[in-house]
Amino acid sequence: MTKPNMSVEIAGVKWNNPVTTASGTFGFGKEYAEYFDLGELGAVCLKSLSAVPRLGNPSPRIAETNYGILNSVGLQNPGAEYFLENELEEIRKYDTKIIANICGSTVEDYIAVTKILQDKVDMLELNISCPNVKEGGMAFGTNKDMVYDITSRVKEAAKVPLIVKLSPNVTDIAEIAASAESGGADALSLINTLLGMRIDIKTRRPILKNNMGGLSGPAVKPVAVRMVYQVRQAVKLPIIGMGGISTSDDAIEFMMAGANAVAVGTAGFVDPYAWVNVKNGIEQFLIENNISDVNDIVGTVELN
Ligand code: RRO
Repeated sequence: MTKPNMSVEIAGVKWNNPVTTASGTFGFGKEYAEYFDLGELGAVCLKSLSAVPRLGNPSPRIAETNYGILNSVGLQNPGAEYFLENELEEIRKYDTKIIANICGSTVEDYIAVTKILQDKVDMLELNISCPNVKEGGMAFGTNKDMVYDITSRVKEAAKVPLIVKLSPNVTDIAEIAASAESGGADALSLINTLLGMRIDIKTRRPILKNNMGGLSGPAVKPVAVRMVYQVRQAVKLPIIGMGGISTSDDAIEFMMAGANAVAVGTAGFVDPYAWVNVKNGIEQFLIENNISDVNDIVGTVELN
């Protein structure tokens, strides 16, 4: 069989393949360029950026869990202007699409960072799902009216396609997804991390200085697959699925649930080649199953 088609189109942007990075697990990319050609990935999604630099939360801000990690990084980043001046040129050398994840404490902050970054990157990912900042962050993503409001206001300011990243810390993800769609989102990504907590039984104190943090890694995968499936039933938008993907089999599960593309995150901390291995494994699966186009597996799950 000739090589299958691996390219996908997400909100009019052509990716060479359906694999990207989960924001916050890949920095601004250059640390990983020594391991592989970033052009191997359909897109790179970068650590969340705000209009002004942020120091993040006090340490410890990472705690290991069974089959996952909790983080309370707290949006540490050097600010969007620093990124444009010092980081962007390096990643632009690669044949991959660049997604900037944006965050803030108020709607005005989100609009400010959108105005700084837009048209310098290929897509924007609106982060209304960070569990670790006191104001903004997850608060925006857990109320359907706020999701509609922030999506429509950022969309008005954005000159490139807008992906809205959803929080799993909600009762009805389909309702939130529908609000983002009505607000003008061009695509959705899900899931961000699940709010969690660990306690040191000797000190009786939470391990994270921030007390709580976001859970990611293989432990969250079934929750994420279920949510991608529910969102696929609720909206027409392209979906970037993520949450505990470590292998190509995991990625294919997400695509069968309805994801048009997938992001690998926490698995990259275990193996820096995880992103490329997932991409190659998807291609191998297509060859072995005589499927000529990766888009043909999207949403093909058949319920019992
Ligand atoms: O920086 C963080 O603490 C963080 C962010 Br912005 C996010 O969206 N999700 C997460 O688990 N951590």
